[in-house]
Amino acid sequence: MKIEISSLEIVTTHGVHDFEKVTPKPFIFDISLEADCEEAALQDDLSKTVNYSRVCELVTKVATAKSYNLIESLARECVFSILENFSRVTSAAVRVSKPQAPVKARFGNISVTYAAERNTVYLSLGSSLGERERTIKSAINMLGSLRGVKVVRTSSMVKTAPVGGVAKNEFVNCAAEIDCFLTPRALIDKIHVIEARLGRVRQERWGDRTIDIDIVFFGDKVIAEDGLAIPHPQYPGRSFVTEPLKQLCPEKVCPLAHKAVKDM
Ligand code: PH2
Ligand code: MG
Ligand code: MG
Repeated sequence: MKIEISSLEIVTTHGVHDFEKVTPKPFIFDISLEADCEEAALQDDLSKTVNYSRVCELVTKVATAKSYNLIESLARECVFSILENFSRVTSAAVRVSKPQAPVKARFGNISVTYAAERNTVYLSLGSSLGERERTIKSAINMLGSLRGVKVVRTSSMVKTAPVGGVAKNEFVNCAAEIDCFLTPRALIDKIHVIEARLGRVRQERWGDRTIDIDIVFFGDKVIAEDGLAIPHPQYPGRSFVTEPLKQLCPEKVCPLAHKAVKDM
């Protein structure tokens, strides 16, 4: 169901210029949320939907807590705060308008819109060098500290023989379920930064490594782009990926193989 709040006016101070940071001006918010409220509607029960007055309060808090240079930053912060605070919201779009923007021209309105969606993402983590379990735990902590990522559950750590004929060491593997508001591209970029910080050196393909973090599923998206393939192309035949995943999502149907994880 869609919940929309239009023309919410908040008088506050945002802008690049010093004078904009001291003189309050009106900012207009148009908020559009997709949320699961079927049960609320059937039972006529406020506690099972997204209370729109709480959303107005939250956006007002975000818009008055600090001065942003850019309405882009303000719109993004509103969207992330909504997704973090209202678990029923599956996607959010916030348009921030600045009708009194200091522009030497006549104009109707100026606005930016930021939108993001919630996805359940499954990751496969592996390590075959150094303190393997500790590195995997650090990787999970670093993932959880990213804005827009919440670690929901992790599988147990399993020891697996190296697969592929290049790596020589025993691996520790693990799977993680995360609640993610980032785009797939933004997430993979952050993953690469975490891998680098944990000492990953990209040498030979499939060689031993301190850490490897692969996106197996990103909701039900199917993506084939440069450097980004989801579902992970190699995973169906790899028990070091599927066995930990079976602990988390046995019923999940792969959007490419059209098979449940438990049957892989
Ligand atoms: N990762 C690879 C290659 N081989 N073998 C095991 N057991 N575990 C892995 O995570 C692994 C592998 C390339 O990503
Ligand atoms: Mg891998
Ligand atoms: Mg990888």
